[in-house]
Order: sequence, then structure tokens, then C-alpha cells
Amino acid sequence: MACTRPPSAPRSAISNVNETSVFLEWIPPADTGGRKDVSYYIACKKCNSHSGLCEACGGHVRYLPQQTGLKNTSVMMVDLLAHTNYTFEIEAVNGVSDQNPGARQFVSVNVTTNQAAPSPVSSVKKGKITKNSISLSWQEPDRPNGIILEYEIKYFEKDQETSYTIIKSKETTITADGLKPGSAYVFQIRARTAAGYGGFSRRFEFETSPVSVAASRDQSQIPIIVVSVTVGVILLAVVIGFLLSGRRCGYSKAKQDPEEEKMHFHNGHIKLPGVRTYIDPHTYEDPNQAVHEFAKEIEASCITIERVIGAGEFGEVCSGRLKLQGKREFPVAIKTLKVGYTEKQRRDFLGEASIMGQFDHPNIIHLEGVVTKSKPVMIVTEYMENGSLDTFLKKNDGQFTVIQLVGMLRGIASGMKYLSDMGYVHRDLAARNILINSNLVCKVSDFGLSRVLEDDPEAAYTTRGGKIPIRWTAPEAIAFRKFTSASDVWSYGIVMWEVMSYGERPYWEMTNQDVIKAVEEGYRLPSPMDCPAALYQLMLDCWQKDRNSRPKFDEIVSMLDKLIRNPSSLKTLVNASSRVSNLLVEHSPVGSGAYRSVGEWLEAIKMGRYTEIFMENGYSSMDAVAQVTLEDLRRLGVTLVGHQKKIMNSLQEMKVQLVNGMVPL
Ligand code: ACK
Repeated sequence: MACTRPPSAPRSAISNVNETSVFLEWIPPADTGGRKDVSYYIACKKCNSHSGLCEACGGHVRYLPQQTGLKNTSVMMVDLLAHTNYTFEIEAVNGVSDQNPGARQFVSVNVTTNQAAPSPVSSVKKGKITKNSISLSWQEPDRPNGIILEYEIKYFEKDQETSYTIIKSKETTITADGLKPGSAYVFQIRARTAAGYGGFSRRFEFETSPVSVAASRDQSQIPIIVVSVTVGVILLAVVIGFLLSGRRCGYSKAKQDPEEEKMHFHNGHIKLPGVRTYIDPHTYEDPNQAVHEFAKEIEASCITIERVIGAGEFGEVCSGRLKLQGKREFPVAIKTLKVGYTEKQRRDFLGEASIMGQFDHPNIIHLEGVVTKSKPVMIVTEYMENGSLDTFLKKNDGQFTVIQLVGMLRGIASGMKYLSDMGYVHRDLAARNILINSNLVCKVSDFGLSRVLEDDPEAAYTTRGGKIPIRWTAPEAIAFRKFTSASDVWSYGIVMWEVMSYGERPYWEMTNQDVIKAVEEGYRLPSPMDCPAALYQLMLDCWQKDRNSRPKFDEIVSMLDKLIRNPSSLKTLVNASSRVSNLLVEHSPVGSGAYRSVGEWLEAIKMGRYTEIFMENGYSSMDAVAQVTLEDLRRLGVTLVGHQKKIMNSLQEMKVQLVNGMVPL
């Protein structure tokens, strides 16, 4: 037999990260060593992002189908840690590789796993129970996906779910006290890591012990009074807290115990201490104080500027390196404030750092710090190798799998969920304001107050004087500046459209005025080419005229997660024949359209129960129905606000279409 050799290294390895799973694919080595028995081995190393030191991954990682002797040129690693840097070495081996053990032939791939929230807590045990308290203990979730920062325990008296209490604890035990004797309480627990909260556990029901019969008559009222007084005292404390900390815009911390925080909610109305909320830097009398509260001061000597990568409103944007004491040097982006700035410009420039510094999330651009003690004044952030998402997608038109695109969208939605939970409304969410790194992780950037819009070349002045990026903005925000997380959801829908069409300009070359008119008339962007139907439906949901009907960011994240977990759900594309390229499509919300009778219309919007009342009161034709007002509905006995909303929204949609002659009623 002729002599044979070990194979050369596998080639062109690519990775696809989905939360804490990584899929690797490569092509066989150029040189198989003259043999047909090439197989592959995967070495996994976990690397520290700051020290750069790597260690073997350990036994928790699962390889599908296996780690060694792989015959195919792909493998999936699951159960990795969240938000961790891994290096995978794909090694080609054959029957003579052992003869030459020194020369490993591998190609390596560096990836950072995305954050994934911990799995639900599955086992909860009751401990000591008294007539007023219940002690619980539980086990860490099976898949913590990171370090558990704390647990949130929600409990309420059975069948009284609207009035609940939340305790936060770093331990896996708590005692809920101040409970009513002989009453059943429902408990749910969830864990939080840097990735956010996992899902709540299933409901666990435990009962306090009863009071003795003899004592019950007189004492039964006491716990209720105690609870009322406790809630009263807490409410009073909150009100005083709010008044005293007015400057801090609703953010205060009332710790019960260093390890435990407790909050009470009634009908979800009171936002109580412990909820981390974004603080508007404008509420600080001295803006410098805000910067230093939220951003670290960096010495200019720690920064090496390498090259200019772009221009911002306040000065150049550069790439460079940051070397902090005791840490390895790493790449950063540096925004500079040009010389000759006014005090207001400096304040506005640093305002972005005061906002960014309050956020800590893998899909929000991370602030390293600021330079304010020397000139030029700088804002230093993590470096995102692939720059802005819109430019990156245009450059790589058609190059990604649907799963990769959905992964990008998931990241953006997750960042937005975090911002909306913090009470921050972005107002300028667009692909140009998303940055993307070498692992295709997308992060929301460009934070500011009025500045954001001044800065954005897309922003146009409206008749009311404000500057608004029309194509990305919800109609109510354009019309009466109602900027909310729901208007951010509209913009998110536009970002989805930009991503799925690889950076196409929304509404192409239509003028801003035409865009406003078309959207107001009920037209919406058509599906991008080759877009999964489920994604286009989600876009249309984000563009609901009624902002309360749009999905919330947490719902968007869960929906995208579901699609990623079940990729076959992305196979159904929007029907090519129904996709009208370069034309807006008429947006018909479910239930509207040409209805032949009042009954058919009410049935379609699931309000069929009112058909008889409508008919009896003279609303027997769609023409008559079109005149109905909210007052009329109340008079007809439609007292539930949800039902009133449903009916009025449907009428509103129909009227818009009637005015434009699109749908004959
Ligand atoms: O598309 P780009 O290369 O990405 O051009 C713009 C430019 O600076 C002006 O904003 C780039 N840029 C901004 N922040 C960062 C960052 N953190 N990392 C990398 N590039 C950035 C952006």
C-alpha cells in the first residue's frame, strides 16, 4: 500500500448561534492524506473575554450527533452557557493521525453564545407553616443558563390574583408572612440571570394553618387589619419616597433585608420600589452628576485611537483599543466631541452616555465609560465589527439563512423588551441605529433625548415642529407625538421589514407626505421577497393602527423564539402571487371587510352577543352602524370597556376604508 498522511485541516467553517446552541458546518480538508477514512473531532474551549484565557468546556456540553468520529461535516453543540465566548476547534483525523500526534490539523471558530433566560423552577417545597406565614424552599432551575442573580417569588391569596406580592431573594428559601390564617395561597417562582427572567414555575398552592376555633371570633379580623395596615404603610412609604426622590424620576429602592426585596401590587397599577427604571438625565440639575452616576470616567491614556470609522453629529466616530488596569486590551468604538462645542452640545453629547450607562443587556450597546476630564471629550463603547445593520445587510444581500435573520431580529426584540421594561422609549428604532458584531449579534444603539432625532438624517420636521423619522414612526407619534413602547413596536415592525429585505428603504422613494397619507389610509408595506408568512404577519401586527392591539416586545421575543425552535414554521413563505412588489398593500385587520349584515360583522369580531340589541335599537344596516358612537354603545348596554374598544376600533377601520372607497360597506 502506498504511504498515507494525516489529513489537512477542515475548511470554511461557519457557525450559527441560537441562544445557547451552536451549529457548526465546514467543508472537508483539501488533502485527505490519500485515505478515505477522514472523520472529525470537536474540541471545545470556554474563553474569558477579558483575560483571553481558555479552558476545556467540561462535561455539560452535549454534541449532536457526537463529539468524536464525526463522519458528516456538521455538528450541533447544545447546553452551552449563555453569553460566553467559546472556541471550537474542528479537527480532521484519519487512520494515521495517531502516528503524528503533534500536528493537529484543525480550523477554529470563535462564537459568543446568546443570552438565554433560565428554565423555570420545577420543584418547590413547603417548610414551616404558621397561621400567618408560609416558608418555602426550591431548587435551582435545571438549566440556569448562567449565574442566577436572584429569584422572584410572586404570591397571592387563591382566587385573588389581582392583588399580589412579589418578594425578591438571592437565596432559595423565603418566608411569606402577614398572611391570613387558614387561607390558601398560590406561589410562583422565577429565576433571573443576566439574560433576564425565566418563565414562572407552575403554581404551587399552600395553606396557612387555621386559628383555633375559640380564638377565631375575635382574632380573625386582626390579620386582615395587619395586611391592610402593612399595605397602607408601604403605600405611604412609596408616596413619601416618590416625593423625596422626585429628582430620580420614580426610581427608589426600599430594601427589606439586604437579600430580599418585597413589592405589593394591586391590579398591576402601582409601580413600587425595586423595579429598575430608566432615569431621565434631564431630571438632574447638574448633568455632570448624571454622567458620573451612570458612566465610569476613563483616563485618556488608556485609549488608543486607531482610525476614523464614521461621522456623528457631534464629531468623529473612531475605532481603537482600551487597556484598563489589570485587564487585557480590547477593541472599542470611540465617539468624540468636536472642538469648539457649546455647553449644550457637551450636555447633549454626554446625555447619551448617561442613558446608555443605565443599561446592561447583551442586545444593548455596552458603555465602557467616558472621558470628560481631558479633551477631546469621548464616549467609549464596545466595538461592533460589522457596523450598522442597514449598511451591513445591503453589503451582504441574500447571504444569510432565514434562521440567521430571525436570530438578528430576536436580538433586537430582546434589547427592546429590556428597554421597554426599564420604561425607556427609543423613538428612533431603525436598522441604521442597530449595530452588529462579528457573531451577528445585534445591539440597539443611538440613545438620546431630543438629540436622537436632531442627529438622524432621516428625521423630518412635521407640521407641529417636531423632527421625526417618518417612515419608521407610528401614526399616533407623527400625529400627536404619542411616543410609547407601542410606537417603538411599530418601528420594530419596520426594522423587521428592513432586515428581511436586506436593507431596502421602507416605502422606497415615496415622499414622507405620501407615506403618512398611505399609512393613514390603511396601506402597509408589502411582504419582502421570500419572507416567511409568520414573520410578515408579525410585521402587520406591529403596524396595527390601534396601538393597544400591537404585540408587546416580550410577546415578540417569545414568538421569534418559537419560530427559531421550530424552523419548519418558517418554510411557508408569503405567497409570491399575493406579494405585490413595490406596491403598498391594503391592511385589513381581522374581522373587517365587506359585511353583508350587522350580525355577520358582529360575529366576525366575536361580539355576536350584541346582534339582537343592535337590531332592536335600529342599527339594522351597516350604514346605520357606521354612525354608532361610544355614547350609543353605552346606551345599548355595552358596558365592558374591552367590548366597547373592539366595536369602536372595527368601526374606525371600516370608516377609514369607506372614505377611501376601498371597501364598499
Ligand atoms: O455603518 P458603520 O460602519 O457603523 O458607520 C457608522 C459610524 O460609526 C457612524 O455612526 C459606526 N459605529 C458607531 N458605533 C460603533 C461601534 N460601537 N462599533 C463599531 N462601529 C460603530 C457605524
